[in-house]
Amino acid sequence: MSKIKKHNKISLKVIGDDRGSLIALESLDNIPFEIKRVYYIYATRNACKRGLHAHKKLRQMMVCVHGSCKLLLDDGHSKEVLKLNRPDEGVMMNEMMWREMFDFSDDCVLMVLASEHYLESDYIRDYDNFIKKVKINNEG
Ligand code: T46
Repeated sequence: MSKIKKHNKISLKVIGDDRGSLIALESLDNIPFEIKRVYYIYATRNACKRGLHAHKKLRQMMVCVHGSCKLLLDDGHSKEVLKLNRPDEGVMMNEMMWREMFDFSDDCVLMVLASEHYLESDYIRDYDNFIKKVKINNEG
């Protein structure tokens, strides 16, 4: 099984002084795409799973700015579970990557930067359909 290559953990530079810490996120600089949308997920019930889909074109970077959760990434060949609990670490999620977020702490705030505006037709919400599309892409 190949190792997942479509996501990258990115260390975000912390600008710190004796008042505390600050992290700046900039389009086409430490974020490798133009940011068109930002959303954040919080007050998720611990027993809930979110995500459970892939995107056809959307690229996103996820930062757990507070608390913790787990992120399963699946490129159709192999799966990996990442623990997100650092505001100075981003996870890049490129297109055609199935994702599931779970094990949310009560105080978890997950911020997501996105390369496109919200578009429901970009979602692949059926896992079998996702696997079919991965196979078609691999053949082409
Ligand atoms: C993703 C993971 C990490 C909007 O109206 N605008 C938005 O920008 C978003 C992201 C969602 N919505 C609506 C669509 C649904 O009615 O908010 C509702 C909840 O969205 P969803 O069930 O897709 O949320 P998650 O947490 O399962 O997935 C979200 C993103 O949708 C998705 O792109 O990659 O976070």
